[in-house]
Amino acid sequence: MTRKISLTRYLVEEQRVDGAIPADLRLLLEVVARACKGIALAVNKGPLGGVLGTAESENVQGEIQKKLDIIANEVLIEANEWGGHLAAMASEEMEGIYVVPHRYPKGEYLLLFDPLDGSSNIDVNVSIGTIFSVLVKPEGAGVSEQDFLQAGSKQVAAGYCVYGPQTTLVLTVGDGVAMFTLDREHGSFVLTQEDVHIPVDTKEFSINMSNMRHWDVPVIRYIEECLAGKEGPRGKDFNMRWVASMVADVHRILTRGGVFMYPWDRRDPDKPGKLRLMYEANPMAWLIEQAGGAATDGRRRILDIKPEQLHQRVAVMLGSKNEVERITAYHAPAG
Ligand code: AHM
Ligand code: MG
Repeated sequence: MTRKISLTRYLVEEQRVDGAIPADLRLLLEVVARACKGIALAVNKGPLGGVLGTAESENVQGEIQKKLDIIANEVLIEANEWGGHLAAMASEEMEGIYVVPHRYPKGEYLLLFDPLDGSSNIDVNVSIGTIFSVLVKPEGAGVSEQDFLQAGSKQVAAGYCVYGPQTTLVLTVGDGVAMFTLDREHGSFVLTQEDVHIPVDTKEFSINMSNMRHWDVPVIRYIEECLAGKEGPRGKDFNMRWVASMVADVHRILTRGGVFMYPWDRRDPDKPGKLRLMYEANPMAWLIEQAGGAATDGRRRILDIKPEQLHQRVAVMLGSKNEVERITAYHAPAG
């Protein structure tokens, strides 16, 4: 009988056998996973738990918060603040950083998260998720927002948990991508896929087509060529999928390939994109690269962007390598 490998065992082996992670990072990831189990429970209860609908508040991005956005944020903070592995946290739902209170011991890690991504899908029973990214605090006394402003290439762990028909935790510590499925009877995450690899070519794209008239020329060109199908310059038919939860769209791409785009558009031209760099684009970009894909903002590798603000936005093109390279080439200045 093949033995099931739990997340705990996987992480212990990453620590002990491969030397890929220190003990404190293992603890941090286990705590994040435990918090995700708590969020999954709240998500699953839906109307029975009284958790649907909007709260009477806005987040720093001016978006109306859903009750579950706030609940998920609290679950992650409460789970992580006392373990001694963190210096501070930052979240889509909080304007400033959350420094671990003085009553608890401090560690060297910084945790960033989007507690519940895909908020527009919460009330309609469509997949949503938690995205997280882990950095090391630069040396020095205390902790400040400045300490968080590190390029995505500095991440030491990143992942997401998707709450769909199954609850799946997807993780990288820089040693490939592993997927764990929540076994509800045993209450533990079980390794269900290792060495995840995205095919370099694809016939599937993921973009909010309703914004087409607002896009820039290179994105319109790319999508028009896909839509032209067999008769067009690409010589093949493309399929389209758009869940409107980045976690679910990225999960599909990690599972069977594809390309996901949330480009800059003219609706709000001063913003570089809709998605947030530090707790949405960076962790997803690292997962995608670890699985053999690519991630750019149309011009630069996402992981090379040096953040200037905690809640900075960015255009995102990620997934099957050859498609992302094509879209990025379309953005290059002619000549
Ligand atoms: P959120 O973090 O407030 O949920 O917003 C991010 C989400 C992504 O999950 C998704 O790709 C995108 O916003 C959907 O945007 P749209 O409303 O244009 O479909
Ligand atoms: Mg989000």
